[in-house]
Amino acid sequence: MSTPIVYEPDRAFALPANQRRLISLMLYLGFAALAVGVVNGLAQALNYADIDVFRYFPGLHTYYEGLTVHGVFNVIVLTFAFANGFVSLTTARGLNRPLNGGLLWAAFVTLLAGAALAAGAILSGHASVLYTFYAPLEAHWTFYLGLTLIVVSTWLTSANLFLSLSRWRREHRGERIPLLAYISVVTFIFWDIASVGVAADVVLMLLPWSLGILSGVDPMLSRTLFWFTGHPIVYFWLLPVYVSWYAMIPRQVSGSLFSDTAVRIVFLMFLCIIPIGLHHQYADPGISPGLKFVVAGLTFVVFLPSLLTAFSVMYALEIGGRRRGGSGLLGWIFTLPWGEPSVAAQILAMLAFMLGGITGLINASYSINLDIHNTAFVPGHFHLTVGSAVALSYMGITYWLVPYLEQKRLWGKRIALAQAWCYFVGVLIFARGLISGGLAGMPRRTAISLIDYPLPPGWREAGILTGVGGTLMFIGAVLFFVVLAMTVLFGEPTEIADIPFTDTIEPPPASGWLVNLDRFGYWVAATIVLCVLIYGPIIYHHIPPELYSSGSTNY
Ligand code: HAS
Repeated sequence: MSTPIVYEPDRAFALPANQRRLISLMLYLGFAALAVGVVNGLAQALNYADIDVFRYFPGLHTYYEGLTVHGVFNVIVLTFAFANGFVSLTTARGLNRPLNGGLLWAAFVTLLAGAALAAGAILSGHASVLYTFYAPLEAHWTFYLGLTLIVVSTWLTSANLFLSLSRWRREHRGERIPLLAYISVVTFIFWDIASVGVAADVVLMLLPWSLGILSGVDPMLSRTLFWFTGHPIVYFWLLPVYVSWYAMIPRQVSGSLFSDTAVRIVFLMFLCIIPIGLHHQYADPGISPGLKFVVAGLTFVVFLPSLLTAFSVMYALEIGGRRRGGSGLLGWIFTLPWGEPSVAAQILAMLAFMLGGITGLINASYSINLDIHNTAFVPGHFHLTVGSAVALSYMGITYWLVPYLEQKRLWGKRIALAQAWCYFVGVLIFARGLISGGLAGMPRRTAISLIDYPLPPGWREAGILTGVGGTLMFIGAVLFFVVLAMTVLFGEPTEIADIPFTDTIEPPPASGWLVNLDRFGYWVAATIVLCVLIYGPIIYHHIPPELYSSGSTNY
């Protein structure tokens, strides 16, 4: 395959040193959260294996405190910090211009303050409400304020990206937005719309309630607003990874992306299909079966952009593998640079995500969902998605990103490789345990190690697999932190001028209908219309008198 890579290495780019430092701090904050989160993850895995975690984790006040730490630290603090830092960098690089230093700084300080407040509330035992923190569970007001600040930090990041884009547009009238910047900015437009639900839930209901300003809240409304964001939040975790899979991995394996337009359409599909959080509420009352049916259909539609991603990225990998001498039907797989930890970790993450996608389809199917909802099957699904596609890709990206930010060589390449494989094998065993446990009726979010009746058939074997897999994942995470710390502290200084990224085989068309893909106003308007059509009737139904009830709480 002799297709040229459309890549211009002469576009000199240097992010100012202070901006590079702020991005590193953002990432290290996320990794500090991950470190605390994975310790509690081990506790969760051992709990499924019927090992009394409280004996071995003396700092843990309750099972739910541990689970809240695990969820909030891993899927809120880590992911938001990573998105803020990494996507800021990719936008700057894509537009070939530095960011606004003040906004970058403000985003970091807000994130830090928010994370500290939320952590303080959880670790002091005042917020055991899990990462899905909707009513009727109530936490200390500092928890909600902390989360508010964390979300505000993402909005500040958005403001920064939009500012850069508008300045770039002024200087490049009539030009298509470079692909790397395009997918980075759409990730944040997507999140800004998606976060409206949880912002309303926290600011209008949960925060005033926890401060005693409201005497009660409507739990169904709180839950529905939460899930408005709770579905698309999973793609806010994933889309920074897609930025890497589309724009960086092809270059890292010497491949190319075949279609610029296909990538833009994939990101716009995620944007337009935001309002399908009701698939988390199939089992809830108060939502019409007709609406659930429509949302089930749209959930199958949101499967498509990931399916397109699977084919596009696999083709880019194949081009790379063949350029590197691979031949035959599958020979290209073996000539991919499996010895590079950054690449190996991300390809393993993709492989795990295939299983994550299949389990997602099972969840999405209304009648099967009624069987697996609230069972261990669901954490089985999401450890194959956020727990591997996302977490393992973040680790893989870190293996080039931290050397670039610190201008140091990666320490311990072999350990980093072992780390990726250990985590990957661990997550497969772990998820297999949870999935089979869930099919045998094992509930999620339950302190199995504390129950005092004989375990039902299938639970013990499932729990052992979960415990073994979770332990391997934990070892993989520890190895990651060893490589990270050693690179930052003792890495050999070197000069890394640029980040690895590529454009596509064909540049985007400069005229015709497809230029409308860059006119975000149309797509935002379409998204808002769909949101109003799906959520308007439900929200309308729940507005006063339910929202501000008087007297005691109304559940
Ligand atoms: Fe999900 C529940 C449906 C994707 C996360 N999901 C959850 C929860 C989480 C979560 C955290 O419909 C639990 C929330 C809670 O606490 O209650 N999910 C889906 C569907 C998809 C999906 C249809 N989920 C994700 C992603 C997540 C995530 C992504 C995190 C990042 N999910 C559901 C439903 C529920 C749910 C229901 C509610 C369950 C319940 O009842 O509670 C789809 O978007 C998945 C599409 C994925 C694919 C796979 C594409 C594969 C790719 C890799 C290709 C490989 C290559 C490598 C290129 C179509 C892109 C080749 C290499 C070689 C060497 C050959």
